Amino acid sequence: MLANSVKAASSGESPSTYNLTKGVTDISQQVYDLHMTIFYICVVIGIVVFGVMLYAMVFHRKSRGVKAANFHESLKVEVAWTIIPFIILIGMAIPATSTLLDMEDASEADLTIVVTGSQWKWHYRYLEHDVEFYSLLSTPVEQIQNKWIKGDDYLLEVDKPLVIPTDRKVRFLMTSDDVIHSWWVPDFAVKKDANPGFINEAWTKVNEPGIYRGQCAELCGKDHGFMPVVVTALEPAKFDAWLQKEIEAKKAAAAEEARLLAMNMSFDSLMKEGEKVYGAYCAACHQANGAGLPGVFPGLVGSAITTGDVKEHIDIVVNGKKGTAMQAFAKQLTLAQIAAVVTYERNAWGMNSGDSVQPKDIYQFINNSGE
Ligand SMILES: [Cu+2]
Repeated sequence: MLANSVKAASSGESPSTYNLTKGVTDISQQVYDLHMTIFYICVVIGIVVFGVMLYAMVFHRKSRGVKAANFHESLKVEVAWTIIPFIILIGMAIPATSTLLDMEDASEADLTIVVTGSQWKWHYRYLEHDVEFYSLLSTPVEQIQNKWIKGDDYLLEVDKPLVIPTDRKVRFLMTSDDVIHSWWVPDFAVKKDANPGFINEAWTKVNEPGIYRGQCAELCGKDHGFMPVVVTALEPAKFDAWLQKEIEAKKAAAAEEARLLAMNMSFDSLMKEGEKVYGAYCAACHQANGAGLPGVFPGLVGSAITTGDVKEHIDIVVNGKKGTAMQAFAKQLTLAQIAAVVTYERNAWGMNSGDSVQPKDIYQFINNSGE
């Protein structure tokens, strides 16, 4: 389990990387104990069954002249091999059921977070607060392409981790924008499918502050391995301060957006921002050099969209293209980010059209098309 071996390596402990993690919540400890209990029961059953078999084969073999016993329709034997497994199964089911019931009981949470999977990133929304953001893979492409040495958290790092408080019950509502994903953090013993059109519940109460890493655990397409989960657990007071800062940052961003609407961004700043947005949101499909993947994702260099009518270009970025993997980015990106990425796509890779698209153009487009 990659996530554990990474964590163990950084904390100096050396728990076996072959076993389940004990994790950092009461539930994960319960799950671990359950796993060990059942493992030991299986070991005992294995030893008894193979022991009896070996004993029978060695001491009752034909060459010793032993005659086969006949206990057909023996009531005693039949009752024994019905009752004994039944008792073992009940013995396993009682603790397992009680843990499962605890895991499913997301009631009386202190905080609710809507977790939305999409190809190929996670979106987090703090339901009771005006805070939401996307969490994207931050491993540099150069590491993925084997040009740079891979970091310790290779493919398990994001630009903006989910932040939760310790010692408080956090409820997760899982859903998806497109296909089935699964939000998995081994240290919390939380692994829950995120299904489009459904909401699944899970919860956690983390005992120790720290950074916990996980992955999407449901094969969800080309970049399934590139949508990690990173959760930072902060002490409650620190968490409250973080949340307050996020709320203020959001207000500041709205003010900045209003300011940008009233002015023109310079071509250089559009291109710089555009390159950043392109790398984070577009390059996974259209590739960093804009060439796309032939037959799968269209190339952008010299394409009808990037060289044609600006309005159509804005339209496809804002609204996406139905029936394809092209998502609608209106809600994922700010007006300035959309303006920048459209500008970038029309001028990068030697196209130099000179077109520059401003945040207010995007604002007008969205509001005139009745969105
Ligand atoms: Cu996924």
